[in-house]
Amino acid sequence: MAKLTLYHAAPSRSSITRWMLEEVGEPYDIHLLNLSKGDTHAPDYLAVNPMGKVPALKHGDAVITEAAAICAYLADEFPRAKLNVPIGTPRRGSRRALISWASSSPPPTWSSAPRCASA
Ligand SMILES: N[C@@H](CCC(=O)N[C@@H](CS)C(=O)NCC(=O)O)C(=O)O
Repeated sequence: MAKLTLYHAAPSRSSITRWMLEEVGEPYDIHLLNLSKGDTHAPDYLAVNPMGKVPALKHGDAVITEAAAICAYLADEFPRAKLNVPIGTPRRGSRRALISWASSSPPPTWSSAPRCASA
């Protein structure tokens, strides 16, 4: 199986994708970045995600960015985890809405997270 690597900073939106990876249950590595030190703007990370943001997920040669897209990708890619709702099922829309909401609505406790709350 292709290797999974999550580019992660805590606290940040990448925690959402870390949670999703735990639910998927496949082995993965974490590449930890420090937002306060500007790690996401270092050239080696910009080569992974030119937007300079976490999360990013590497799966083999593929790089997926955006928390909601990563969650949807993982649900599609690892059907054994049963985290997806099949196409043609009405509640598929509300599942997608929940993923989008969780990915775009950081809780108030994140307001002190550098370069995160206003992103
Ligand atoms: N729309 C993106 C937003 C990603 C984002 O803003 N990430 C913040 C942390 S929560 C970040 O990496 N900030 C670093 C910076 O702007 O320097 C997503 O949902 O993944």
